[in-house]
Amino acid sequence: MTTTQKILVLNGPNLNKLGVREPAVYGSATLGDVEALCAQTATETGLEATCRQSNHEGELVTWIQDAAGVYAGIVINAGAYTHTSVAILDALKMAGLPTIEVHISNVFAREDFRHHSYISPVASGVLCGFGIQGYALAIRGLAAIIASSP
Ligand code: CA2
Repeated sequence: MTTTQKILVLNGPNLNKLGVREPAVYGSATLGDVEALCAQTATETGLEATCRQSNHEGELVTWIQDAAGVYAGIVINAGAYTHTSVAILDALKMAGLPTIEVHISNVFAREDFRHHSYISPVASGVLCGFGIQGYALAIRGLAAIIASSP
C-alpha cells in the first residue's frame, strides 16, 4: 500500500487579507479560495496539501524547519518576506525539499524592490503573474518533480 505524499503550502504576511483589499493587484479571491484551490489541485495530482498562513517571519521559519521528513515539497508565497528574509532562505536551504515560489502578481512589472527574491536561488521553480492559478500551476509542477525524484 502506498501512502499519499503531503505538501506544505505556505502564505506569508498580509495574504490573509486577499480579496478584502487591493483587488486590482491581487484579484477578488480570498485566502480561503486559494487554500481550496490548493487542496483540490493536490488531490488531482495524488498529493495532500496542508495550507498555512502567518504574518510572522519566525513562525514561517519554524514551519519550514519542521517540514523536513514530513512533507515531500513546499509551495511558498512569502509575501513581502520574499524580498527581505535571509531567515526564510536559510530555513528552506536546511529543509532541502523541492520548493516552488509563487507570487499572485507579476512582481517584475512592479517596483524595483520586488524584483529581487531571497527565495528564488533555492526554488526549483518560480511562478508570478498568474493570479491565484499560480498556486495550482505550482502544485502541478511540484507533483511532477516529486514523481520523478528517486
Ligand atoms: O504577488 C504576490 O503574491 C506578492 O507575494 C504579494 C506580497 C508582495 O509584497 C510581494 O511583492 C508580491 C504582498 C501580499 C499582500 O497581500 C495583500 C492582500 C490584500 C490586500 C493587500 C495586500
